[in-house]
Amino acid sequence: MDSTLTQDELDRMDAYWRAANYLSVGQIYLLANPLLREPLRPEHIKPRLLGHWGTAPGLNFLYVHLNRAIRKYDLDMIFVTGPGHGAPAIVANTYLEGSYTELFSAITRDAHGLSRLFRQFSFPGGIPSHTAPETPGSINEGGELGYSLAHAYGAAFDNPDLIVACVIGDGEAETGPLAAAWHSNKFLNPTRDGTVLPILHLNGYKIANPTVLARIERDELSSLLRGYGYTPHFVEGSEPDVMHRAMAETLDEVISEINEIHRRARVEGENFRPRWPMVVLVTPKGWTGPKEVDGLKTEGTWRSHQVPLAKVRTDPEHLAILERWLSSYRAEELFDNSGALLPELADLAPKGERRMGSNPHANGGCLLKELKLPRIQEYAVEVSAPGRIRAEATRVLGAYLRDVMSLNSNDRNFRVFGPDETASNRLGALFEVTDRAWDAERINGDDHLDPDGRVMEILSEHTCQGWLEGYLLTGRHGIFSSYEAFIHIVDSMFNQHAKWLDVASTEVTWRRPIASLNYLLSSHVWRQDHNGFSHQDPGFIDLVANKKAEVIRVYLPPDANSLLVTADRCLRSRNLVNVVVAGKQPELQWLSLTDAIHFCDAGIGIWDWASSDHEGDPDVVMACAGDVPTLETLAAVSLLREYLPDLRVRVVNVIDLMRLQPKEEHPHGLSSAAFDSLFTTNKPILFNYHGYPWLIHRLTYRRTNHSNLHVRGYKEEGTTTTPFDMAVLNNIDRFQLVMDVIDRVPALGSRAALVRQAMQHKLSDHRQYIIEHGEDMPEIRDWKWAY
Ligand SMILES: Cc1ncc(C[n+]2csc(CCOP(=O)(O)OP(=O)(O)O)c2C)c(N)n1
Ligand SMILES: [Mg+2]
Repeated sequence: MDSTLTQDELDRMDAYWRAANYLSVGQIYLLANPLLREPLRPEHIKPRLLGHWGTAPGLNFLYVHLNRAIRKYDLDMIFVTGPGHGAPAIVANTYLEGSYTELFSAITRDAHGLSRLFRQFSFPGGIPSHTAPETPGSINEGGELGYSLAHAYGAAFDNPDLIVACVIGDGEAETGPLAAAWHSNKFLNPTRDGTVLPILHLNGYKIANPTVLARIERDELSSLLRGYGYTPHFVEGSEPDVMHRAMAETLDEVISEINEIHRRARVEGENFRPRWPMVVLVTPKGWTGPKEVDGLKTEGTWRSHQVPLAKVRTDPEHLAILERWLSSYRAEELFDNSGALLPELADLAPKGERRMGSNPHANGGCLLKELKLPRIQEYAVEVSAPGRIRAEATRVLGAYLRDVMSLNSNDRNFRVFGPDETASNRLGALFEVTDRAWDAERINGDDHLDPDGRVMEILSEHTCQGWLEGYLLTGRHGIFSSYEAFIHIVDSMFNQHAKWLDVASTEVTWRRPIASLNYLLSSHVWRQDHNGFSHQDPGFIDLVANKKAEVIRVYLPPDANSLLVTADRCLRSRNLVNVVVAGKQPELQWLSLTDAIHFCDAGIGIWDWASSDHEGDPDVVMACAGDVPTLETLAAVSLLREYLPDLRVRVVNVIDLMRLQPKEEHPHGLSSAAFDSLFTTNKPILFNYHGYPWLIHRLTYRRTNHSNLHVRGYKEEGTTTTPFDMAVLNNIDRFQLVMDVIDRVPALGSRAALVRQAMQHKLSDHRQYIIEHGEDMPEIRDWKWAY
């Protein structure tokens, strides 16, 4: 293979790289005079200098070399920028290749457009300083470091012809999520999946420190990367010509290794775990930038991380250095009179959708195919009367997901993700039609491991989340099931994805809608029978509720049929994060499928069969959200019927938590009139809630009857105890609820003193019983709705 660059090719690539570097510096510094056609003056400089230079030259270098490889081998490639703070580089390159102007027509490919391109960067009303939804070709925000590699693998799954070039900052590589994601190569199938080309950008520094990987011996680094299962190729130096040749030769080698892996797997049908190639690019940080500023070494140190010259407007020496720096790229040799890139340089970029800024995989909604969904009727639990039979909600869902998996098996666009808990969360029916993805060694006795599996299990919630995000952002569908308490591990990743969806769906008109990110949180707080306190935390919902109402939904289906309906709706939705909390234990079933559809459509409603306020004037409203709180509420209601038959009780169940918010605050919010009609304007409301009580107050604080709202929920009381005792410890149990009603309905008062006392005795019986027998009293265990 001819892998050597001709001198002409090298010169043009170097010129293209200089152009990208020039545009990167221009974006950070210049407000006017974009082509330096007059001497640089302070008024040409932005008043606030915001941006990151240090990583940009390396990113630009990689982009021009990957462009060459794309053209030479006709590659379908996208670019994931781990150091997303290097946005000036990606913006520069997508501008040079023409993608940028096609999406933002005001940023023309001439001096005028250049001026706007520079001005808008990190400027009020302009674009952010990181790669973001606004950045063409990006699927990785890159502001919060650590997720690039998991995103890259998510994009590569089920995209056999795609190569995802993933630049990883050497600082970024110190994060937990990135460190775990190296292992993704044990889950990538060389036949069915695409390729991830990790490129570790070893520029030696972070913001203020050296990086760990740059300060271990090369040998040690190489062994580490080999230990992760990669074949590293080092490209190291600072002399541009030498580096261009080395990089071009390395990429030729890398592509030939990838082709060889594909040939062995796809043509020879060989079963093996490839040692995929990767690149380690070792360059000075801020390469080609000022060598020294104020007597301090700058190029090749952390000082070039952001803005190496901070006082350009006020310090003539800084201004002079900037002018020399910009001039060193020789813009007059790169752009014509009109300010357009010279045609012989523009020719170096790939064409059409081969340009990394225009590749449709990075605007996944363009490629999104509807999921084929089975009829939920096939899976519904027969509920002829409420509260009589038991079922495991997530097991019922498992059968449905199994069929979602098989219906879409030809399209290969649906996967289930989870940290080792698919079976534990009772979604095991999936294994009737697929396996767990696993490319590493398999031995006799392994359970459903296969290189072709579509259930993605790795004990890293970060990696699961990153994979799923990458998968969704490239136009596919999926669901992430996790223990409720441990989903907090990805709080921050959720934040970033929600922000992405918010911006992508409201401000970036060219981004097409993608499938929603669906969380199924099971093994929830109330049923941690063998794990106890460490596994009890329903707070993820609180975090989710912080995000823009337009992009988040929270569902608490109380039983199997309502879970089925909810899951079906979530899989059909777009551009949302859906959080679904559902139990996996055998629990009483309340809703027939028809009822479930009605209540899921409404999101909130009066359970008339449980209510006794048929004249429409309740003494108390008993509200509930979540399977266990719903059970305790209904058990309390049946005690009230027995002990206080005249009391008019209204039962309101909430499946869609955001219904509680005012309609001005959330698209699912109820109007004041609708809320008041359900909850009354003046009667006591006892709200039994799945999670931390204050969230219900937060969502309803503007409602008319808020002052009569009393919320029970999880208050950090817990241990390894019986299921009912968990309710008791947190005061959400039926006996406490009855006492709450007595305490809050004025008409009851001393009339109900004996009932109140009876409830206290029940609680005391409960305590005695569980200490003696180690399980709940039969009247609790076997309780059913009897009306
Ligand atoms: C999770 C996270 N922690 C901290 C930061 C703040 N931060 C921004 S850039 C940076 C240094 C990044 O260094 P590196 O990954 O080596 O990138 P490069 O040298 O290419 O700029 C840090 C710590 C961040 N963006 N994300
Ligand atoms: Mg670095």
